[in-house]
Amino acid sequence: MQQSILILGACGQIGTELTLALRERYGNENVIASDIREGSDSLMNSGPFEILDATSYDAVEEIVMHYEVSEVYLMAAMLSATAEKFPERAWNLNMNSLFNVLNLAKEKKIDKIFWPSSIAVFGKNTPKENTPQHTLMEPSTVYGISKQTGERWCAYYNAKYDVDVRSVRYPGLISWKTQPGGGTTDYAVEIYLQALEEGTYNCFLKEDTALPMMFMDDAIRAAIELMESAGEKLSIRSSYNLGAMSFTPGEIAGSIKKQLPEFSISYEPDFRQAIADSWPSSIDDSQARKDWGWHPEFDLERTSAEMLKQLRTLN
Ligand code: AKB
Repeated sequence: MQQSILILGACGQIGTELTLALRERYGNENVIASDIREGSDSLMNSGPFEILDATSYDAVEEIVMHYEVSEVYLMAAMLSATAEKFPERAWNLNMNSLFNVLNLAKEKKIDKIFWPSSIAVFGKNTPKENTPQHTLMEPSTVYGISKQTGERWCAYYNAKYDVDVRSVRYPGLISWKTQPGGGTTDYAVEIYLQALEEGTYNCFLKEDTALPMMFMDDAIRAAIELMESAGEKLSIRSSYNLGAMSFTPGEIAGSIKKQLPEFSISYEPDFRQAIADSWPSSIDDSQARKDWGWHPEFDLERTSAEMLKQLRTLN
């Protein structure tokens, strides 16, 4: 019998597209989506779905045994901006869900884990430009602390218990199928929606705040390629730096204006500015390129063209 893949947090921004991509690749019946709430029609109607709380070990174990799950993609998490408002809830969700899957792998109930980390693991004393794989990391957000701690646990479970866990440090992710929620980089999705709907956008970051970003198709391909790579090639078991493009709110606005000349932008930085200021502006992902052949396909211009084209078809 073909073993199954379980996605925890399947209804979120990454989970939705990841589920659909994995179903296309491995067969609808072999990819079990789960979340604490129901998701989009395309996700709910294309294969098995379970209401599941990723922080409950017993509940996750039951689904793993029932479907004979071999691989888990843990996408449930509270992102940076929301986590600042609910620090304990964020810590509990982000850490307990990770321990659950790491322990299932330690007990040999599953074979392989994908768990996303983030550029939030870095802090204001990290080199900002071309941030190296190995560098000073002093995250100042609850989310960043949880991701950095998670990375250390992943490396520990790999070294001590031979757990096959694989991870990338995602930059801000830009998608049109499912909206992000509660992140600092969410402006880079909102801006396209508002450009089409209102012709104007009031940005919560300053005009010149450069952050690393990635189009969702690249992010999904990265997860699948890393999971399909031969384990011996992987020299990093904490989390790989992953880059694609880097831009400021001013630059993304310029790229939208090429297609929508009337578009205007204003700036009203809020508490998320301090979070963005503590993060890198660009990432050195040479280790991921070397170990498992990572290469991004979407730059800012291609992303803008695709976002505006796809969002127009939804309206
Ligand atoms: C956030 O803004 O919190 C996330 C991230 C960079 O991990 N998109």
